[in-house]
Amino acid sequence: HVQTASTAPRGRFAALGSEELRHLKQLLGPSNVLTPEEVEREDLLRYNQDWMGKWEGRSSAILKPATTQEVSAILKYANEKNLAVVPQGGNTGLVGGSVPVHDELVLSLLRMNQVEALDTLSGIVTVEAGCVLEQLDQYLAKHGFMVPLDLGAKGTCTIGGNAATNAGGLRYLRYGSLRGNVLGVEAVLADGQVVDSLYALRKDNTGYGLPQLFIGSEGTLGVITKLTILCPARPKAVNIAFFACSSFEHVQRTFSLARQKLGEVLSAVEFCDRSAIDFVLKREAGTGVRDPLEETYPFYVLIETSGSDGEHDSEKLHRFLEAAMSDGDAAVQDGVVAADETQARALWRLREGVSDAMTTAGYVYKYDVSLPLPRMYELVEETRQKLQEAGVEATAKAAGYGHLGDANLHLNVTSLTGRDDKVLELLEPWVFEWVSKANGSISAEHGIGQCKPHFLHLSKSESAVALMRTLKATMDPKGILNPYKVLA
Ligand code: FAD
Ligand code: 2HG
Ligand code: ZN
Repeated sequence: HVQTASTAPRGRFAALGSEELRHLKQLLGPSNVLTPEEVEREDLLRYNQDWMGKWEGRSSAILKPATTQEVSAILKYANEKNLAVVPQGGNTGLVGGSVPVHDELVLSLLRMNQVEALDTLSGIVTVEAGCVLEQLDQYLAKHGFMVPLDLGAKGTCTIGGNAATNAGGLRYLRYGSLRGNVLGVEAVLADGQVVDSLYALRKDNTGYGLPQLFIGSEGTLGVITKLTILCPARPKAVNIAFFACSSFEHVQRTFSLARQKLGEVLSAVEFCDRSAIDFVLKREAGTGVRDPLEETYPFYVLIETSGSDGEHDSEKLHRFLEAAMSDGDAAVQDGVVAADETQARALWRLREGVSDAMTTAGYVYKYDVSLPLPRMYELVEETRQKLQEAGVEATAKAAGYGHLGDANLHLNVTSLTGRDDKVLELLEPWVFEWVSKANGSISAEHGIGQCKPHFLHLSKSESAVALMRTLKATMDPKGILNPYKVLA
């Protein structure tokens, strides 16, 4: 399954020698530098290979700093010695951005995982970049707050990685992007300089918005070491409902109705097609996750409401249900409302489990695109048609799912027989060009990484890419930070 997709030749970086290794061990303490001499191949592979097993580098040193000062000392030294570095959080990224392409040093933030402060009046939390998202959320829950972000990889991904990818996730519809919710960032530049932009103010118009430079830059402009995040109050009442629809047109009507009838309590609107659900049911067989409806339907919509008054919210939800199921050509064909937390978790699993289910069923080609809502499912249909015309539909299975409320489609194509370059040739550049022509974005939330630099021009103008290059050259003149990623 292993594929090194990036064909970029190794840059003119130095190779790690015994003198450099000795110096790094001195900086961090020998046990915080993992090398093939001391650890098993599998332990190094965890850092060298991405979550899907698609991209694999061959770094021979994993650096595990515990403080900003240590990150700074590593980068200062790496810059002087011309050694390339890949910042890494939970290594759950889906575009190969978190693993080396060649032999770059891996700088893992996982030891920097402390929550430093929480202002319980404003809900502003100060946290180290390596804190795992779910752990941060559990900490906040004790104080009545939540992270304004949730995603399927929450048990492994880090808040620094989330910010570095500007991750979107399941509640973007309600809480908006990390670009809005991250108030401040402390970051270390390629030459080791620490930039303190760790603001904890909701409003601040004093010049350039520096934290934004690091949010979504995928580790190419600096290493995020700390963040301040504005966290909303944790809702007391949460309702989950799972609906079946007979066409994508009905899916859109369900969303529109949900907006009208549920208004301010709406916190997620997700969708899956039947093919995606079939993958989950197969993968989760025996775990208690099962088809909640008697019949099968082509589309499913998951709706979550969150508010402060349970009775008020379920009343609204039932009024929405009545409207959605009543008229002659009802938006919704059938549905179920979770009666308790266990049922709610099982319904969420049907949606959250798609990514993993389609990855483990074979070799997966993943596309994460923004499109005008009415055209969102057309791409899945045309993809199926293409696979059929090429005669590979029996082994290459396409499914569409994603964040309906944000018009963010995840198109996954799983080749059940393993990696298949014929399938890849059918899909690329065709998918990206289709999206570009439809005025969409080739990456709604996962980023560019090593997977899409060659297609960046389909979503960014020439002048925008030129300014990106200028920023990169200014902030990292030797190009040691996450080379081969984002910019081709
Ligand atoms: P990594 O994978 O380690 O790194 C990702 C990128 O950020 C790399 O380029 C890396 O160099 C850089 N980076 C990491 N930490 C830092 C740092 N401290 N400073 C600078 N650069 C850094 N994404 C979504 O947007 N929405 C989803 O709903 C979603 N669901 C997912 C579900 C599953 C099952 C999986 C496996 C992934 C999902 N993702 C989703 C992908 C998503 O990008 C990541 O899960 C997450 O944001 C990455 O965090 P991480 O700590 O694992 O970062
Ligand atoms: C999701 O929304 C994630 O489930 C993952 O963004 C999507 O794996 C994918 O393609
Ligand atoms: Zn997603």
